[in-house]
Amino acid sequence: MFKKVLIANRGEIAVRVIRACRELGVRTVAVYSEADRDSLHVQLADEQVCIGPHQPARSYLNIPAVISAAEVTNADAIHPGAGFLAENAQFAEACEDCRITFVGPSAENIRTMGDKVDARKAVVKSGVPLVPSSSSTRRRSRRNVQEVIETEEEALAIARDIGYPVMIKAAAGGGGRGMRAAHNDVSLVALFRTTRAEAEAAFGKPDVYIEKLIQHAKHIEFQVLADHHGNVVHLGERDCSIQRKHQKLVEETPSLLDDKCRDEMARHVIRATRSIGYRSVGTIEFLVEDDGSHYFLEMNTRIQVEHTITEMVTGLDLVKWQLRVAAGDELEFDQRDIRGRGHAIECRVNAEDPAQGFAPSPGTLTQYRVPGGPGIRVDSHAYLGYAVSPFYDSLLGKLCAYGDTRDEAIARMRRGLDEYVVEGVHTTIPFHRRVMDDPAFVAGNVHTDFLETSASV
Ligand code: MV4
Repeated sequence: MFKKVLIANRGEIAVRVIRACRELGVRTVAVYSEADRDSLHVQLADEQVCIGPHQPARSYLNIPAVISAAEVTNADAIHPGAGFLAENAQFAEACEDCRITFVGPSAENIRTMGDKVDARKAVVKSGVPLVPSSSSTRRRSRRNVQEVIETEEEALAIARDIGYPVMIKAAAGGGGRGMRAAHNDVSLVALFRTTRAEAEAAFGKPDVYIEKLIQHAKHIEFQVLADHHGNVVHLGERDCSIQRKHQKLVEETPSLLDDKCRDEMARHVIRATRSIGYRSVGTIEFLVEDDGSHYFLEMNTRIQVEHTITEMVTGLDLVKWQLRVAAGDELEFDQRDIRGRGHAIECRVNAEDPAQGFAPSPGTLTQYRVPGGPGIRVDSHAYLGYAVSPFYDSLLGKLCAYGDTRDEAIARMRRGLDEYVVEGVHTTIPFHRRVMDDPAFVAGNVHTDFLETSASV
């Protein structure tokens, strides 16, 4: 195991990683920006290094500053957390070059999955179904995924072939960034141009591809874990359909998929993970229609914020296992040993005002009391008197509820939301109360269009 790990992140996820390191007997180094001097991750770590001013580009995204901090503190590994440099192949390479272990998959895996066209090509080989696209039309052979679309004429021909509505996506996008729906020839041509221009500006790469727009589906992601000894397991799936502007707000596990569909997807997931030589924790995202049809969307090559609920139903500590496999340990269990038990739900408590379109609500916490009791877990970097910064994402804490049944998990979540006291900033707690009481949510009848179609939340 590593002797010392630098955590190249802030907030809740940095705290989560420090806790795992502490339990493993690993020393920790926190890096922080000038805006984060009073942050909990700085207080909990064994050592701390200020790496720059509040602007992310000058601190948490500043590769030389992070690597230098690891070198001066003699850290043997860097955990990137989630966000910032977590899916930056160049950063993973820089770590390798400096003989510091990057706690994550190979730079090559990160790079492949970061390009959504390359990702499709990589997983289709193992039989994973893709969203119907230009590649599945008669102009291409079956297993040959459509290359990037170059011209308006090509875009039009392909969109007509697939049939409207279609989705235009930037190859370098992902997580909902750089994608747009087109419903006819006129909007397709306009959106083809703007999506390319925006992709060029945002990612430095204009490449786009076209998929069929899948409406009224669930957003399901499978958790995988693989070591350096050829062992690959999946830890079940999470339903992350309740999102707003591609920010997840509520997640749960297991999903309400039927077992046949779940088993089929799990087989695809294991094969894809194995075939790319993946060795870390990761997540494979799908859209799933009510008839069980499912389509690969993308693979996330990091530990995700919502890993917590998977931990609650599997009893495994995913961050510890992520660290252990990065250090070369072999998994001590196989697929048959993994049995999800019960049901877990996560509500993301953000410093945002749901009454004002979820506008950020920075400020100082003048009251702060977290819920507890049976089946409740709160992962948070917040404390009474903590000042929520306007410079970073607004996640204050993750309220997770476990129950033997989904109904018990919902009841505990309602209780947890009622116990949670946060004053000084607006939070998403009132929104979550409405979701937990929403008849469609309680019935498990939620899709990615939930927030657009629900009258009660
Ligand atoms: C889609 C889609 C429908 N059709 N692609 C969003 C996040 C990223 N992983 C891909 N995403 C989607 N891709 C096709 N061809 C639906 C989503 C999607 C979504 C879209 C609108 C509103 C909420 C959404 C939540 C999850 C996924």
